Amino acid sequence: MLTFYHAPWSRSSAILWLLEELGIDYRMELVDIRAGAPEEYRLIQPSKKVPAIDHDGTIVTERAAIAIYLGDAFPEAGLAPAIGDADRAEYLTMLVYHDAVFDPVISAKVKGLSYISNDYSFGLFDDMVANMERKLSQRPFVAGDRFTLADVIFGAGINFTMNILKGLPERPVFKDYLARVTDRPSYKRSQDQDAALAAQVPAFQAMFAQKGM
Ligand SMILES: N[C@@H](CCC(=O)N[C@@H](CS)C(=O)NCC(=O)O)C(=O)O
Repeated sequence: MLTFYHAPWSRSSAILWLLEELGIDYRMELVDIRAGAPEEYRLIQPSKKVPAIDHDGTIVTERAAIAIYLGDAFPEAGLAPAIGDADRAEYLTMLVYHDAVFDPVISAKVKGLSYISNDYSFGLFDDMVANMERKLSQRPFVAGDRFTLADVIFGAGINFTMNILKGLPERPVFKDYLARVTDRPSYKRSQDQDAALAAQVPAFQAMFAQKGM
């Protein structure tokens, strides 16, 4: 049994897409992070954040770890280069790079944090943008020539930070990449599911009501 701890329209939405992409059975446990997750949820996720999964009693937290774990646990989906595969190193690198560099440098930029590269493990925004632009100009997918779970994580990440947060610049290479990776039934399914779930969240209901939606 796989339990997925999720909050719609959040970082865990990438894992919703990933589960749909893998095509595996799971049970969803909604965590209302906008109202504040209950204290006992800390036993699952120490910072009371989503996502988290419980797979037959094994708890995994952090998007990169969840992606690596599930890709390896369900190899039949063919979305995770296995140990020995030439793409494995880049696959792991990019999954971790997303959470350790891409995500925090954009948050730092959006929040106006001024710093020198050596003071923070995630380095500089401009270096990240240059790296992503270079990589995605050289290959169609983040880890090579084929779509992997790293593209689910980057697809969700680029979509949110470029189109919603407006923290990542709208470069043609990012737009082309996004068009490539989101043109998948699993992405559309997860988007529809998330919108339906968001409509049940009191914080979003209040926001919609305020906007007259
Ligand atoms: N490092 C975590 C970050 C997850 C994260 O930031 N989740 C946010 C949702 S966007 C959250 O649950 N926030 C609730 C809170 O901090 O109380 C991961 O990559 O899984």
